[in-house]
Amino acid sequence: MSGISSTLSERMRTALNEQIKAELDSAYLYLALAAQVEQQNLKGFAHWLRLQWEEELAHALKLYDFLLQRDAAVELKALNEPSFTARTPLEIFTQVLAHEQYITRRINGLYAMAVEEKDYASQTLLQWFIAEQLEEEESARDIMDNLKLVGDSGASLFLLDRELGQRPKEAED
Ligand code: OFO
Repeated sequence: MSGISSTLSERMRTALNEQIKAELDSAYLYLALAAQVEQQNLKGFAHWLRLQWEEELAHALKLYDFLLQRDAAVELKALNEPSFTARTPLEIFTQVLAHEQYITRRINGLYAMAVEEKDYASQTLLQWFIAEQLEEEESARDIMDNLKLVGDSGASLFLLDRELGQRPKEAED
């Protein structure tokens, strides 16, 4: 026997439950932002943000399933009301990037905790999230940079909206 227990520590369990809430808060924020751009008739941006909403739900479920797999209790918390002042596409994607950077800091903190606890299964799960955050930040940054180039109106914005409307649904893994 290695002496390493497969039981999730209470500290890790609490932190992973808090992350379920953070992922669902992200989903809720993106759904609110999708409505904001849809009202400006930017249906491509809205499509992108709705797919992001779905991805965040999948992230929350990944943590939820992991807790159950570890025979640890799931505790669903009340969600935050989405709060944002962003209105234009550039303001919105600047906020999306800042939000993803915040989530990355949370994931890194969870990984550091899993290392401290020698919780190898949680480390493996969180490595998936670390890679995912790299992608999330990159795609938010790309859209923000494009918006800086094209501005918040005109033919280029129309074309960018059309391009974002082509975003495919991500394959489940
Ligand atoms: Fe779950 O990655 Fe965004 O927030």
